[in-house]
Amino acid sequence: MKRIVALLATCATAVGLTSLLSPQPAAAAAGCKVDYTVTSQWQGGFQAGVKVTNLGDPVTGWTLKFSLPDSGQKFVQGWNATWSQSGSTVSATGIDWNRTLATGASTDLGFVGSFTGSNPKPSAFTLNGVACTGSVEEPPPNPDPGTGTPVGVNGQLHVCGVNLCNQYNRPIQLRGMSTHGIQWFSKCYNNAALDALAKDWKSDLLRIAMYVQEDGYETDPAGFTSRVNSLVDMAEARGMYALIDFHTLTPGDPNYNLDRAKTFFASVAARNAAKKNVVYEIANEPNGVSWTAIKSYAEQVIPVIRAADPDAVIIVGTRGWSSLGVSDGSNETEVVNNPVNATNIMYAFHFYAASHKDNYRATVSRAASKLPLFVTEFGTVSATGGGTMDRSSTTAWLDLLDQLKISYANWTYSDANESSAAFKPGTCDGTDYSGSGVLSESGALLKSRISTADSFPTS
Ligand code: IDC
Repeated sequence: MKRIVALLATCATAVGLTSLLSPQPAAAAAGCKVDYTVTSQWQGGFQAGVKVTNLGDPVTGWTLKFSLPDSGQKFVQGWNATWSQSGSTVSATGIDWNRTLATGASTDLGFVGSFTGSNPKPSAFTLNGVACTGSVEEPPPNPDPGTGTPVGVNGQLHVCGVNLCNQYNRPIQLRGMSTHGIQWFSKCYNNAALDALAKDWKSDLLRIAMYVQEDGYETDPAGFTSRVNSLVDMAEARGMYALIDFHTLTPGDPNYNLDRAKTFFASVAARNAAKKNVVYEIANEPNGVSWTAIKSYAEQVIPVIRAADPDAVIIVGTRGWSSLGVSDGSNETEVVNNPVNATNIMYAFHFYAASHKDNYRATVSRAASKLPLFVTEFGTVSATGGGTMDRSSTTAWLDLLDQLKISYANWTYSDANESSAAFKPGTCDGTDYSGSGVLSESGALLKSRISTADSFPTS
């Protein structure tokens, strides 16, 4: 009994003493420091690191808040905390393993954000409501759009009126090269060759010609699908657009391959939906078949692509080896009067300069004001892919396409033993794709046309 009384007395004394020294319960000392750095930045997006240091008493449970001042700046995704955004305020709350911060302890958070215009600095950092000191690093300036890659500058493409438009809704022309059949020339599509295409040729696009017959897709659907996907990635890594060409040729009726097309496009569209650099070409060169049959094929394949990748541009082949019907004695009116029932699509036009001249150019000139056209394949030579290069017809064609802002891909970026190939035979057995010595006459002409500066509009 005595002991209990004594204990109570001690407690009373202690309580009395404490209340004498500070009449209220002690408020925890608070303080924080934040170091904000932009660790990487790209067209319209950035990744930031936020180091939070507790300068006050130990805390268990904390929330960091800061303000993204620009209305065009948005939080996208963060890590090492539970993140949210409300209005312009972003909140990050500590999670299991970092919710307790001893005095002087730090934790590293990070997030990805998007912005329009230039990337501003966030401000007003607080930890549990107390303002933080620290440093907020100035984000880097935007890369000069003139020096960015084609995909970096133009972003996701779409069709606007009769044009191909970029992310600023402005018409652009893409100039690039087509592979040869990837079943035969895959040795030409290695890192060194694609580096040369992107850097030396300054090509905007790579068309990936995946034959369906002739030892192509039908012989190994999974293998060809994966080869196409890896070429899409290789183009993306270099900022080039990738045109996925379902290279039907013989038989000429694309409906012969309808089931294969549905299977193939369902797969590549799902796999590549998030990418900005993919354009789908659903039938290379329909021939010996009516426009009505081609249109029916298109209206069955397009929804399969749209279901997986709703915003990509899709290109439809036309009658007479994609001549808008001209090589079959018809013309563009069959398409103008009976267009494919779908949006965000373009129509393919192909020519071989030594075989297809004034009347074909007249057709393109007329049709270009009514139909969105994309020259997904052309040659500087005859329609066989061989013979003498026709420099004057090629120049007339390319001048016309430049003037009309019609995009094009040249047949072929390969070392095939035929005059349409850009490289001399044997080039792909070596390592040099950049020198002028490896170019054919056609390759030299195309490289000189394609490598001139693009002037993509950015506003
Ligand atoms: C040609 C190739 C040639 C190959 C032939 C058959 O250059 O090496 O043997 O195909 O597959 C097209 C076709 C394209 C042709 C090209 C030249 O889309 O596949 O490539 N051409 O004939 N349309 C018009 C011409």
